[in-house]
Amino acid sequence: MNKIVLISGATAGIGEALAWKFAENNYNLILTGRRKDRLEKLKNDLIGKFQIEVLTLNFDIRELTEVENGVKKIPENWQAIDILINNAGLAVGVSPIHEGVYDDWERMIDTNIKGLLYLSRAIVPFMKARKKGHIINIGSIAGRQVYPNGNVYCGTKAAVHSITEGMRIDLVSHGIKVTQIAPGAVETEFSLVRLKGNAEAANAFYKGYKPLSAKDIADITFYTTTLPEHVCINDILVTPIAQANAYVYHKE
Ligand code: NDP
Ligand code: 8X3
Repeated sequence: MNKIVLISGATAGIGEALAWKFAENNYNLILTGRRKDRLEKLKNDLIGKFQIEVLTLNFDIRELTEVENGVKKIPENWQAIDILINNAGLAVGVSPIHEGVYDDWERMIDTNIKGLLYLSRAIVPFMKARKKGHIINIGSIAGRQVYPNGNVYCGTKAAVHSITEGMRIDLVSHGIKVTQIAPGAVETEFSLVRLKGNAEAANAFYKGYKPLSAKDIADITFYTTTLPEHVCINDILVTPIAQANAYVYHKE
């Protein structure tokens, strides 16, 4: 029987790369995201290539009832979830705090913090019942160090950092591992979303150095799941070689 991984935000970027990585390692996948067409295409591509099963759940992670109803659709034989990867997230806008856009703030807080909590709250009981499981939260270097105009996004990722620690404390007696992966710059749709569709500016962010790829993060994340039962990687902070911290880049 294949193991089961649930990946939130699998329609693009790191989540999609995670889906491919776990699929090639014979996991059955539960994939979530808002863009149903992308979820279905990814499912078809994956089951066409690998001997695995894929279940797609189409919901907006900001909406508690959508998350709960989505999780209720997980059939009993899929509830033995071995790994939950809380990946869905985004940055929106680059305003200084005094010019912040309320809707941008709400989208980031509701997705990166509340969405992660809603999904974790719904899935942990399945792991607790089996006395095993692994939760992996995709944080960010932005949760360690704040940069100009990063204010609220950095705050949400600092929250992911603290929530990860809290989860590890609360779940230690239930045999559940909790890991945070905190990347620096990864070339995905992230910048396009943050810059509200300005493709030129988004591409410019990745120019002059080699950013991490989504596959790099998928490979590192997968590694944390390959260790013996008693070994739990707590935290990985990873940057491109050209990125010294959250705001110092060496660009040619
Ligand atoms: P992408 O924009 O490429 O992918 C984001 C994913 O999150 C998409 O699948 C999107 O799916 C999903 N998502 C966003 N909002 C929602 C929502 N409301 N409900 C459900 N799903 C949602 O970005 P990345 O792959 O780069 O980002 C993935 C994670 O990695 C995020 O948590 C991000 O903060 C983090 N990260 C990214 C870094 C980077 O430089 N790229 C660096 C450090 C961390 P859909 O739109 O279909 O709903
Ligand atoms: C995304 C990386 O440095 O743009 O979390 O905040 S950064």
